[in-house]
Amino acid sequence: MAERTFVMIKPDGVGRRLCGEIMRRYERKGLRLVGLKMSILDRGLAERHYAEHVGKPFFAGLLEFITSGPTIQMVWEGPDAVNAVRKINGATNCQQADIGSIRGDFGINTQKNLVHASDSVETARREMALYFADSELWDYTMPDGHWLAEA
Ligand code: FUP
Repeated sequence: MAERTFVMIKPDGVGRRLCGEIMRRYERKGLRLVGLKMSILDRGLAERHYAEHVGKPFFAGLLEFITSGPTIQMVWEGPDAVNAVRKINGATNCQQADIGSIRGDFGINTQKNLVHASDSVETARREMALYFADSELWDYTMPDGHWLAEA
């Protein structure tokens, strides 16, 4: 199976009507959408998602923000999907993110940085399991799949 990564459009991305723009960038790269849902995160789930940041000075604000409105959860699949999506998203601080990346093109600060994506294959596994049952992830053939496969 090709590599999978977990991606979330944060409340600012949904609120600023950027969902289509964001998803278009993963699609045009050649990644395949295998799971999609929308939800407002409850505090418990947000705390589990960001467990590695517990105790940091920005944690309370991060939790407040990420639970403040609807978010989109997705799983994208393709060769080196974790790194591909991180590059498309850009650096965590939008001011430092390259122009051409989602955060570089649309973001202005660190907290409201529009998107989250897994930082490793291991993290992707953990995050996919937080949001999706196996039965909610879909396997299907893309007509242009032979152009996008590794070999
Ligand atoms: P990323 O992997 O790009 O999502 O970034 P991190 O895991 O380092 O941080 C998770 C989230 O915490 C970021 F998306 C935004 C928030 N954050 C802050 O608000 N302030 C900081 O100084 C660092 C991160």
